[in-house]
Amino acid sequence: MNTYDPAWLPDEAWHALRGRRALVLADGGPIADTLGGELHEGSDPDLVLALRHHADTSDAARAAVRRAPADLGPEGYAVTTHGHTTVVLAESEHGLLYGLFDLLRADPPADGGIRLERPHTALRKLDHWDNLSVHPRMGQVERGYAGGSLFWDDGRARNTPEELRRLHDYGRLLASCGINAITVNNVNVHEDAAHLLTDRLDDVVTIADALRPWGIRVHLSVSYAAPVLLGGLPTADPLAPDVRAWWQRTTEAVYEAIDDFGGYTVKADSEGQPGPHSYGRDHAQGANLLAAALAPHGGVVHWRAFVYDHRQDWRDRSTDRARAAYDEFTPLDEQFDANVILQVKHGPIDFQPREPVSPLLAAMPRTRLAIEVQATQEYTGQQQHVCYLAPMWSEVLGFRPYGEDDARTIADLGASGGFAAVANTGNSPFWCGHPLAQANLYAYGRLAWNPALDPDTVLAEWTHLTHPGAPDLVRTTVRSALEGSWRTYEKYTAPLGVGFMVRPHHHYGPDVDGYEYTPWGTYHHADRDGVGVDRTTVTGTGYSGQYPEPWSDLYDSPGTCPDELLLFFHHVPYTHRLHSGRTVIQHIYDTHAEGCAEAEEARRRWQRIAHLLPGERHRETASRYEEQVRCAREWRDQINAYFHRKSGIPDERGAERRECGT
Ligand code: BDP
Repeated sequence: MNTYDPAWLPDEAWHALRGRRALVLADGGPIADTLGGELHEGSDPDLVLALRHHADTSDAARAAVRRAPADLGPEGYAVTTHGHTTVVLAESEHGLLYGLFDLLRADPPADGGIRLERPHTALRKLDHWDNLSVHPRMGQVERGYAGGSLFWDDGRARNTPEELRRLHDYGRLLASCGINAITVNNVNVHEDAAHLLTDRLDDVVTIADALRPWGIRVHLSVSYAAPVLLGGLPTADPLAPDVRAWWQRTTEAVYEAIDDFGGYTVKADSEGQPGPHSYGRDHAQGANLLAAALAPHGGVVHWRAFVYDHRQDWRDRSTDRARAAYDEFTPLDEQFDANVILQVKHGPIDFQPREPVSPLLAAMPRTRLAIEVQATQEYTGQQQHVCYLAPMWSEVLGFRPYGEDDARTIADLGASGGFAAVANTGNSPFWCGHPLAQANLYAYGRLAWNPALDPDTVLAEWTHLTHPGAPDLVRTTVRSALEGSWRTYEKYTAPLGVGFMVRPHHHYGPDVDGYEYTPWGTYHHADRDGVGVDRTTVTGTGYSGQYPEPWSDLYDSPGTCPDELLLFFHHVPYTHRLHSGRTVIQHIYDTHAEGCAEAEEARRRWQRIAHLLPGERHRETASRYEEQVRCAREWRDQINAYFHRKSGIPDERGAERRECGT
């Protein structure tokens, strides 16, 4: 028996497919073996999975070829129906694999119909911030809320039969939602992990072998100082010939061991990680060094743009952490090699529950970009709180930086090199700690495949797959638990886009001033008269000027700035009236009460399905709801008390709220 949850791929979800007589017409290899293993092959097939160049073997497949476009792309597929036979047609085994999972999600088209799918982008990566060993205070996975690592145990790759089986099941989950690349170690590369690149490469091979049958390529986070740490060189200067030769040799050896290796993920000159700045070189020179070593093998460098050294200085109003990535990287547009992908966090600061879209994503037209989102809920409740993040991601992806009249979205401009998400998984029985947090992993994969998907549709898919045959009330309760949960979380935490009112270091629970006076603060600027950061071009840090028109103008004025971002862009009096008609201070009181009440109501609804959803899934979620409600009340009370004292303005609904105990 499994000691972990099947997530959205329980056996029941496969029944219909496995009950069919399948024929797989592929070239062979690990993915073809996977397809054979998932299906029951039989004579007189009514389910045909065919590569185009094998289609001649089957009448139905030949008919599919006549109907499908000439080129489905390297991972695309077509699903067609011919009488009783369903055909999945593709150019590669990858396409067949994705087509197979498509049939789990949706019925085949009606006879004579066709469904075509191609991913929006070729690289849909998941970054594991996994360390090789458990740190006594920090645990094993940086910002991990789902137990230990799925890959690493006490410094070595997990490789017992049970562990490999779990890795296999993990690969299936990832492939089923469209993820095709994975970084297997933390972007903060500790010394033991640095060795994965050279003398510990065998461990990476183990993981690559386990995930290859699912079309997933392995990437490695590397230390920029590797030539010094591992190669014994006196420098890691990107322009030094020895350093160049070292990266070339080392990378060749990696490809000898793993011929489909994906590439390197690099956090350089950021939060203490080494980088090219130490040698007076810039990020392009740094990234191109690794790119040159990877290029002959088809590998890529994901170079992270999470770089900030804008320390706050109360005497200088232009110091602003939000400006950092744009200031650092835009002068380098055009200088990155073709296989460098600049990996940019979706907001300008750091995965807060609400941030504007990073202006860098629209400002590097000549550089390949990847958008980085955070599935792990570092600032969004740490998988103790329900917080379905797809609506937030979808807003980012659909954002039109040049205004409504220009159809280009952030998904078009900022994902020319693909997507990355920080993983929310680990070896907890529910993969993600909180059973409902699985929806975030699933939704990330689906949105990376097609950023235009509606988050509610994705949620319906996930709910349906995860609870096959469950009573309607279970499904509607699960959906409603997740649907509006991000907005609920936003309501009871930091208001109107200020962010960062969390407890320092671990980032869970409220601490209004916890980070306010640290070197990179200040984040809310609350004083007796008002709150918010002036990031305007006229009187503020100038950050709003990093956006193209019309946004730079719209953000620049409190009259046109959207309410939900008002305090990110403006310092306003507590009595400032929002577009909603409420004052800022009353908005703070109201939303905190509402958010908390919504969390309480969600908990009540969950209790009501206890008898319909027996077992751990219900119990685990129920106990996390207890914590969510406790913590939401703490947020409400601290935030409201803080702003009441700062402003001296009472809650106009205070008496009424006291009466009903909220
Ligand atoms: C921050 C996390 C930190 C990460 C960093 C990063 O708090 O643990 O190392 O991002 O993205 O959000 O590198």
